[in-house]
Amino acid sequence: MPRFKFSAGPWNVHSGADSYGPATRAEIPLEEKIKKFAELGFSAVQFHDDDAVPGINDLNEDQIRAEARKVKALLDTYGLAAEFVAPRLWMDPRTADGGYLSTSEKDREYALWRSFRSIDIAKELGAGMLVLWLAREGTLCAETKSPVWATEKLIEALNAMLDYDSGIRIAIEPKPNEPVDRSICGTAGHALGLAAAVKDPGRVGVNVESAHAVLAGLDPACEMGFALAMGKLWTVHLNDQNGIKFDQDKSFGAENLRSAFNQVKLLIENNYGSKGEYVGLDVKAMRTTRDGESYKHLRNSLEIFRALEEKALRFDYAFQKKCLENRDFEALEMYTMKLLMGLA
Ligand code: XLS
Ligand code: MG
Repeated sequence: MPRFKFSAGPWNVHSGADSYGPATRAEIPLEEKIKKFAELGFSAVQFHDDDAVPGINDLNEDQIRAEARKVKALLDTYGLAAEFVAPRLWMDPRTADGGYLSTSEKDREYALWRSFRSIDIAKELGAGMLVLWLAREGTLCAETKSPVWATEKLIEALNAMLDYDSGIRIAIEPKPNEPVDRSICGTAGHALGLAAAVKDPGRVGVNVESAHAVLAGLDPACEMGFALAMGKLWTVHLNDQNGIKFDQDKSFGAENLRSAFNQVKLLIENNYGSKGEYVGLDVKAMRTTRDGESYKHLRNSLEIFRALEEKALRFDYAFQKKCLENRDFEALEMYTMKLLMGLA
């Protein structure tokens, strides 16, 4: 019985467009992606609200639910679950200045409308969880918003979502910047601070993304470990990132194998997955990737994860103990490097 179940989102397979150039690959229909995810060994699909219900803004609540039911049928056909739904609050003109923290009250109402619809969709798909990547919740111009006001507004928005549905759980996905300059919720610690401040703290947790932790100048395993210690690591977005620059969403482990190893080791040591949590990927193919290889980065990420899982299971804890007794951290570091290099 494999220890972990994996999930991926349809946006992980994308056309290669970036801020500086158009698509380099053809769009792939949702059904084809779902079918392929099943073939690759994924157990669940992550959704944005409009991945599941395209054109969501132009539909009424009943129509949205009906569209979501069609996606549920699709998932059933291929034997996949839905892990979560995330409101995409960064594409619409009404979220130019953020969603929950927009300086316009009307726009904040729109953000909540999308969030409530996301909850409706999650229920139709059989997913009990929202993920909130707070893309534009922050500032481009620091003087536009008081961080105190913004933090209070975010708590209000979370409370409104918790009120809307008495069962829904919310995993906040922190990120320190991009597309905003200054995010209001940059780390797992911020997310858990918010979780502690809402009306039902038991229903707000964290989604730690490896790349986002690196962007915050932090170690992904430490971010995950902090959330685990609080019982709040409800999902992860594994990927990789070369330093503090634009968000790269590289294949897991492709940049820093030792850091990836420590993430896998941490998940194993803490029995991650035993409460049904998925190992989620949030990876993007390179722009140069050709159509025929649109899924290769997902396959590679899984392969690297599994290889590191095998290494982590062989980690010599008795040797670690000896190193700690002798305070010989050099030896422990070298042992770890040798393990990763296939020399131990
Ligand atoms: C972007 C985020 C995004 C979320 C889902 O940086 O990682 O893909 O995971 O909304
Ligand atoms: Mg993510």
